[in-house]
Amino acid sequence: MLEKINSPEDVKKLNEQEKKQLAEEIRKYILEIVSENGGHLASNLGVVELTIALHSVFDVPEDKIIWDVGHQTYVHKILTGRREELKTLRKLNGIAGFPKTKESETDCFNTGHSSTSISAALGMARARNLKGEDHSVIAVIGDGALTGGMALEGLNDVGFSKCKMTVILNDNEMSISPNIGGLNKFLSKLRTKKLYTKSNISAKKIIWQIPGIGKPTVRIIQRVKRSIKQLIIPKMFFEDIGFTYLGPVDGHNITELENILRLSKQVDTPVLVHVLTKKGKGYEIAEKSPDKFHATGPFNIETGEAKKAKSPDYSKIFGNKLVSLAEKNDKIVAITASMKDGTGLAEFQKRFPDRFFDIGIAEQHAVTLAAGMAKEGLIPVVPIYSSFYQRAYDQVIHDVAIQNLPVVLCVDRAGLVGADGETHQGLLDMAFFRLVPNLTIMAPKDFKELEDMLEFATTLKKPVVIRYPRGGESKDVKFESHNKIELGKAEVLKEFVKDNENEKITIFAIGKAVASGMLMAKELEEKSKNVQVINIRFLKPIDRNLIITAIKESTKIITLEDGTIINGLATAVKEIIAEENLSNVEIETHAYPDKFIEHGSVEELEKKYW
Ligand SMILES: Cc1ncc(C[n+]2csc(CCOP(=O)(O)OP(=O)(O)O)c2C)c(N)n1
Repeated sequence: MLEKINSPEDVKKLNEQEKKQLAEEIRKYILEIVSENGGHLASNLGVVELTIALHSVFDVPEDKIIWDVGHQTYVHKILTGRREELKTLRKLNGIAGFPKTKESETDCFNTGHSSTSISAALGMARARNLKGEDHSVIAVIGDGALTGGMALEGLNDVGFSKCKMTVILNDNEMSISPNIGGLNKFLSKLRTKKLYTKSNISAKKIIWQIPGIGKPTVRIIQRVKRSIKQLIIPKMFFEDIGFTYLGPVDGHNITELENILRLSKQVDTPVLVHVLTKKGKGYEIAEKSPDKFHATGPFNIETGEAKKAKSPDYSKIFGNKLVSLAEKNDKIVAITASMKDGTGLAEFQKRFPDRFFDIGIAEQHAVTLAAGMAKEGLIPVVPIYSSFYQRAYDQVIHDVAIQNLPVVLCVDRAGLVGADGETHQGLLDMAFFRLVPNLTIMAPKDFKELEDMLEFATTLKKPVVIRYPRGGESKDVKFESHNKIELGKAEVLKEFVKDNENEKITIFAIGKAVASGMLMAKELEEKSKNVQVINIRFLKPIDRNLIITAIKESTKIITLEDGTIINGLATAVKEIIAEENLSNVEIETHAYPDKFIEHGSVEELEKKYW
């Protein structure tokens, strides 16, 4: 069946049985590809029927479907002419793991960060109205993404707008881990309102009340109502804020889904379709551990075991050290924006459940929550991936930095992250945090230095950023020396050879790039250069005196950093050169260009851009 599907038109031609078979084949296909390439598995297995139903009822690209986060669009990509290309998923020059308007006109809006779909959809619906067009606009959003502030801001505006559009709530009770919060509790009440299924409410009577629905529609609805388990629950949150609520509907029953989607099309005002799905559906191992298979590396399909044994990474080292610090200091608390496992906090949660807060996909809230706690004497530690810290920038400035509050902002996945691509690369954090007064910014050269920096940060009594990369420390360079961390002090890792008249080169490096600096020094020495290597440690406050002395001693300097070329280490050094009139020195910079960097392996992208 799958071989015959080259466009949504081919899906529309299939009967119920054929669509069921297609769903099974898609599952197998996705499983094969993700087990080879890695990627987001469980969320995609959960939306197979929903995606088939959407493409059966709506017509892309005229109709607009916006996928929140976009990690669940593999099925959509298969059905919109990218079946074969999906084999190159997440590889350099291959198919992206998220929707990309550049890749297909059926991807109508790029996503990657959570909770944006409702706002974007409303924007498109308002544009449609102003242009006098009449296509459908649909936002597909998970119950996890619904915990994000933007989603709620969007719902608030949509409900009030009375604009015709559909929000599909893909409710699998999971974010990456089990979903949390009051909204989740509210949804769980809706999920179990099976009472209405067999209720005595007359569908006809209720449907008459939906604005914009007339007699012909009632007849259509009467035809489909038997297969729709539940139509409308009156007087509830979604209805109160201006939506017509349809559901809940079984998200793995294509016919029921198609019926409810057709019904939603008839409504001239905002509709929310509540779809119940199972994350990992059809692959038992993922159904049992949907969190583990939310995003995965290559794995063995039979056993679910990873093909490559997991070695310790920075997140794990961070989590373990935080536990040991928290044992000695009961003021330390940890906050996660729905990324407990990814940021290494699982153990902390087990050990200190009262001092651990999973607050939903809500980075802005996480940071201001931390500010409130810090104001009252706690030491909040907030690990968030670099690209998601972008969300909380104003909170860092306005709530933490201006008040100079002792919040430890841990920037995980800083630098290149690789296969997740441009929305997830963590290349901007040094640049945007460097602008903020009162912030101290550090980056460790290896695991041990991360531990030392975390300990230092929890005693600093000021806002502090520690950035560290995805994955592990360098396998090629082992650092022997770990000088004590002192505020604003760099570390000289390798000194010039005395009385050596060869050309003197100083390498300034920060974070992960320090290991590259040591390797580069070796190569330069082989070319008869006299090289010193300085581990900058603090981007802010930067060790100005040491840098000035080093520049004065050198004919050439090289800067190395795992971030954008703008406003990072290279900029800081160039500023010092200009301010101190040291422009005789030659400078070579290694950083990432001023561009959004696509998906591919970290090694490939480093080679291409660094
Ligand atoms: C702003 C932001 N923070 C965190 C993430 C990481 N993330 C990706 S998917 C996801 C969970 C999404 O849950 P849900 O919306 O319910 O979709 P599901 O995977 O369950 O289908 C999270 C936290 C993100 N993409 N964007």
